[in-house]
Amino acid sequence: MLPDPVAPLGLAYLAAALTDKQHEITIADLCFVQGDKKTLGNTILSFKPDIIAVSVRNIDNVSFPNSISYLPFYKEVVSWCREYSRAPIIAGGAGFTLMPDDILTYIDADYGIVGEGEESLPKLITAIADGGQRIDVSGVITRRSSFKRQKGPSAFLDFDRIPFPRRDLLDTNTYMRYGGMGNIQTRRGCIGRCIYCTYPLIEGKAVRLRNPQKVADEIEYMKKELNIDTFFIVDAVFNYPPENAQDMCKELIKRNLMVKWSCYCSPAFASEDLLSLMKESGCTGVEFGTDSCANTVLQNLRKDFTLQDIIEASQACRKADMSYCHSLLFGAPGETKQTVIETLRIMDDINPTAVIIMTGIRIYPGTELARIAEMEGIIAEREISLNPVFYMSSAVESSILEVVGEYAQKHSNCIVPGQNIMSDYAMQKKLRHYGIKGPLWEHMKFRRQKRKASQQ
Ligand code: B12
Repeated sequence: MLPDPVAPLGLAYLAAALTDKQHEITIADLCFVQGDKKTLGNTILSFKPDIIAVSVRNIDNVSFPNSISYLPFYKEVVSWCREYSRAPIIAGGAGFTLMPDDILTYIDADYGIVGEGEESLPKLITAIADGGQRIDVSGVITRRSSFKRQKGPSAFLDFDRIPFPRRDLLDTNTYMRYGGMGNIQTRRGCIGRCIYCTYPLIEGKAVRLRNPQKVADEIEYMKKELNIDTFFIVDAVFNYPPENAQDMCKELIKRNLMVKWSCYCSPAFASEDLLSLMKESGCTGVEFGTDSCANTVLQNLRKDFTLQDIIEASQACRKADMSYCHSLLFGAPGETKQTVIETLRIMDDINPTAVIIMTGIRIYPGTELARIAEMEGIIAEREISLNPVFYMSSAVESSILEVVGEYAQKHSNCIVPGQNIMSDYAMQKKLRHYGIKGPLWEHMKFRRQKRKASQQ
C-alpha cells in the first residue's frame, strides 16, 4: 500500500466522543483486509448498526501527473453499506470537508459533517434518533441543504477538553508493522496563510493547544499499553508556538519515555535550542513545508518565512544533529525556470537528509489559489470539483517534469512521488519488512552512505 498506511486517528476521536455519550460502537477498518465487501458485510450483519459513519480522509493522492482518485472506492463502500443495512449513512473527515456537497452527492451518503466531528456527530445521531425532522447542528449538511463555506465548519472545539482517542478499537499492531509509526495530535489549527493550503479550512485559523502533560499522558499510554514507541505528530506545524513545543519536549524528557517521533515544522521558528530539545526528547526528523527557495515565490505563496530562514533552520538541524527534509512544491504563481533552478541549487548547498518534490499545486475551493486560478481564467472556483485540477505556472509547464526528473536522477536524497522516483511500493515493503520505523525519508541518509561507500 502506497503511501504508508495511517491509523484512522479521526475515527478514534469520534469513537471516544460517542463512548462518552453511552453509544455502542465498532470500527470496520478496511485498510488491511482482502475482500473488503465481505468483511464489511459481516461486521454490519453482526453489529446491526442504527447509524453508519464513513470517514473520508483522502479524496485523492494529490500527485501530479500520476493523480489517483479514491472517491470511487468510497462510493462503492457506501453502496455495500446500503446492501447490508438500512441505517442512515453519515460522511465526514478531512477530505470530505474540502468539497462536502459534491462528495455527499457523489458517494450517495445521507448526511455529512464538515470539520471536527466530536461534538456534531453525537448531536446529529440524537437528532436522527428523534425522527430527523429538526436537524439544527452546526457543520451538518444533508442532501437537501447545502453547507455555506463562508460560515466555516462546525464551531472549533476546545481541543484540550476532548477525550483521548480510542486507539484500543484500532489494530495498532498492524499499523505499526506496515506503517512503522503511530500518530498523535498536540494542537489543532494553523495560523499560516499559504494560498493553496486547506489546513485552515479543516482545522481553523487559530491554534488550539493541548496541555503538554495530557499529551505526554497519551504518549505514555500508547507506549505502555499499545507498544507504540514511534509516532508522527500530525499537527500542521509542531514548532508554533515554539514555547508550547518546548514545554512538550521538556515533559517528554522528564518522563524518560524512550519514544521516537517526527513532525512537520516551519523554518520560521526552528531554532537550534528548540531542535536540540526536540532531539533530546526523541525526535528523529523534521519535515519542513519549504515549497521554494526563491523569495519572490515564497511571497506569492504567502509563506511566513524567507530563504534566510530556510538556510538558518537547516544549519540549526545540522548543529542539533537532526535529520531533516525539505518539501518543495513547484509551479506556483510567478514560478519561472530561474526560480526552480535557484531552489534546486540551494538544495544542493543545504544538502538536507531528503528533498521531496511535488510538481503542480492542487486547487481547492475556498483557498486564495482558487481565486487566482479563476482570475487567470484557468477554472472558475464553483467548477472545482472532484476531478483534481493542478495549478502550474505557464512559464514552467512544459519543462518542469523533465527538470525535476533529471535532478532526482542525480541526487540520491530526492523523492518525487508524482514520478514514482524513490517512492515505490516494493521499496516501502522491503524497508518495513526489516522493521524500519518512522518516516522512510529519514532513511535516505543510509542510502547515501551506501552509495558513497560504493564510489570509494
Ligand atoms: C498528518 C497528515 C499526514 C501524515 C500522516 C502521518 C500519520 N502517521 O498519521 C502523512 C504525511 C503520512 C500523510 C499522508 C497522506 N496524506 Co495527509 N494529512 C495529514 C494532516 C496534516 C493531518 C491528518 C490528521 O491526522 N489529523 C488529525 C485527525 C484527528 O483529524 P481527522 O482525521 O481530520 O478527523 C477529524 C475530522 O476530519 C472529523 N472526521 C473524521 N472522520 C470523520 C467521519 C465522520 C462520519 C464525521 C462526522 C467526522 C469525521 O472528525 C475528526 C476529529 O475531529 C491532514 C491535513 C489536515 N490538517 O487535516 C493531511 C491530509 C488529510 N492528507 C492528505 C493526503 C492527500 C495524504 C496522502 C494521500 C498524500 C500522499 N499522496 O502521500 C497520504 C495518505 C496517507 C494515508 N494512508 O492515509 C489530504 C487529504 C485531502 C485530499 N486531497 O485527498 C490532507 C487533507 C492534506 C491536504 N492536501 O489538504 N498525511
